Formats: sequence, C-alpha cells, structure tokens
Amino acid sequence: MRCFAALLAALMLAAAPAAALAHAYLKSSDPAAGASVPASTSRLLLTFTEEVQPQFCAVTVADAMGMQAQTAKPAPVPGHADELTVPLHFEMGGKYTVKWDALSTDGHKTHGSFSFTVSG
Ligand SMILES: [Cu+2]
Repeated sequence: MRCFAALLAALMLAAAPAAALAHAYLKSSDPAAGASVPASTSRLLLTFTEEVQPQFCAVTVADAMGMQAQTAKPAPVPGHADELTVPLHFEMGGKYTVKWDALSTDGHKTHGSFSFTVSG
C-alpha cells in the first residue's frame, strides 16, 4: 500500500511539468538546425510550440565573426500566431548561429539557439 502511494506521488510529479511546457519553445525552423542551405536563402521561419508576441521577440543570425545576416526584426506570419519570419541576406557562406528570444502570449520568456550552414 505504501508502495502504491509512492508510485502515485511519482506519477503526479511526472505530470506536473506539463504546465511548464506551455511556454513557447522552438518546434521547428526553416532552415532547420544542422541544415546546409544556399546563400540565396532570404528568410528564416521559426515555428514555436505556443503563440508568441512578435513585438517582444528578438532574433539574430550571425556567423563566427559576428556578421549579422538578418535585415529586419522578426515579423508575424499572418494566420500563424506561433510563427515568426526573419528576412535574411548572406554576404558569404559559413556557419551561422540563430539566437532567439520569445515572449509567449501567457507572458513567459524563452530563448534558445541553433546553427545551420550557408554554402559559399
Ligand atoms: Cu508559459
């Protein structure tokens, strides 16, 4: 019986993080993490697990030298409140790192980063 109670408590603890998962984490991107794309790639699309507030989100796309490829702030995608798009312009190929800060509609901040490669 004590064993069952402990198991029940463990199950309840395991279920608790589901509420914390209601933040906007990155679900997918285009270019995707680890992808290799042509230098003509002109935009980054970020898809989050929750709706985000574009005016409170920031995205940078920079190479190892710190040269930034984004040409404007992240913009909303009409009809897709869980997505952001960022216009890009690549002067040269190399490895680029995307750093994102997002504010979901529930007021929670999240951030993360990933990299992709631009062929020269
Ligand atoms: Cu949240």
